[in-house]
Amino acid sequence: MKIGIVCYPTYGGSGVIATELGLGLARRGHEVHFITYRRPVRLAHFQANVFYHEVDNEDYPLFEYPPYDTALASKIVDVVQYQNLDLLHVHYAIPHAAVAYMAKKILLAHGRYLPVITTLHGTDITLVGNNRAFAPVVEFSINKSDGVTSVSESLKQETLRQFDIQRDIKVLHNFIDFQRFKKVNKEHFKKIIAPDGERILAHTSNFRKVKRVEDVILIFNKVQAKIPSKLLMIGDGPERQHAEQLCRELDLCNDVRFLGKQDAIEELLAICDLFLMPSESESFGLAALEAMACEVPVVSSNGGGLPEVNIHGETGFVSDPGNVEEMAHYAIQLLSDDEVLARFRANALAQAKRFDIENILPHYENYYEEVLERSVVKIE
Ligand code: GMT
Repeated sequence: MKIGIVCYPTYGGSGVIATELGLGLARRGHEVHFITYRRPVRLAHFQANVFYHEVDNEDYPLFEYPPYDTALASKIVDVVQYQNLDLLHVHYAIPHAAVAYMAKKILLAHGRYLPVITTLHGTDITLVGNNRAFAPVVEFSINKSDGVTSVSESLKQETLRQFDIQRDIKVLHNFIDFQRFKKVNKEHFKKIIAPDGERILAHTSNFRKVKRVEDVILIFNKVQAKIPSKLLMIGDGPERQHAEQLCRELDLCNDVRFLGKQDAIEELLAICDLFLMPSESESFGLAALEAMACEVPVVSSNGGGLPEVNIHGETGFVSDPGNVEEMAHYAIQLLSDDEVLARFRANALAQAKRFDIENILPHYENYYEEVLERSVVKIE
């Protein structure tokens, strides 16, 4: 198949999943064309069957906001026509699903039907999508997609609750590439971070409010009071400064390291004992899955689809968002017993294997086939 993929190229989970999906499909012989405004972060090396088309968004003094949607629609039309794509898969509904609809209409005027699949990733529904500024367009463009997928059952139910959706939504979970995410020996790193054998906790995110980064610090503060430990804060975003300030106030600066954005996350996860994800809501929690693939158990909130990934009492523990006391209690319970920790590590890996990219990719291929088969040309 010749597949177009539209996504955000940044460190966010939707861009990561879109890129890994495209690379995986290319390995299986499909021709994959990424269409976005910058090279996606995980598209770092040359790979056969992979093409990248950059959207040129011309600036002009009249525009206070350069019209990215228009530029993207034009680029999609161009790539579909000249690369002869079979279908377009857009990741994150805003603005991609609406832009795809526009491209589809333009192509229809040229006598070509472009099947469009939209994958809902989370905040495009839960935070931004339901905002009145976007909601009518989000609902309309989801309904106009030829196929719709959601990264968890929880997100599917939330979408159906918030919008009037007349399409079937197929749940295709986030996945993980075990070629990359696996426990490797990085003892030399460990000695630098935890020279006296302290436990190592980690948090990865884009430090947005929904991640409750402050709770990560508050949980760590309680853990640290009982168990010698260190915390790695990986990523960057609007709440980072706030979190750093809290560390100063709690006198934790010697034990918390803010590492900023990192590419080789797996090398850091390799030295960790516990991953913290206290998010207000998380459609799936790809970062937690990455940790589990590296044999790191997770203490998280139960917001959104997290309980579909992190199994309470098995791969880690879940608590209500904001229940710092309970999350700290679970973390201490896990970290104070080597045998318990080893058992949870093994369970985390076993659960992560359920989301192996090699198992999930065929589901995407089947879904593409299904959508292509039922795409009938109709002029609306
Ligand atoms: O988590 C983020 O803030 C990034 C966001 C995105 O859209 O890039 O991630 C969402 O999509 C990921 C991949 O499907 C999911 O694993 C994340 O749980 C989801 N984030 C939220 O729902 C907050």
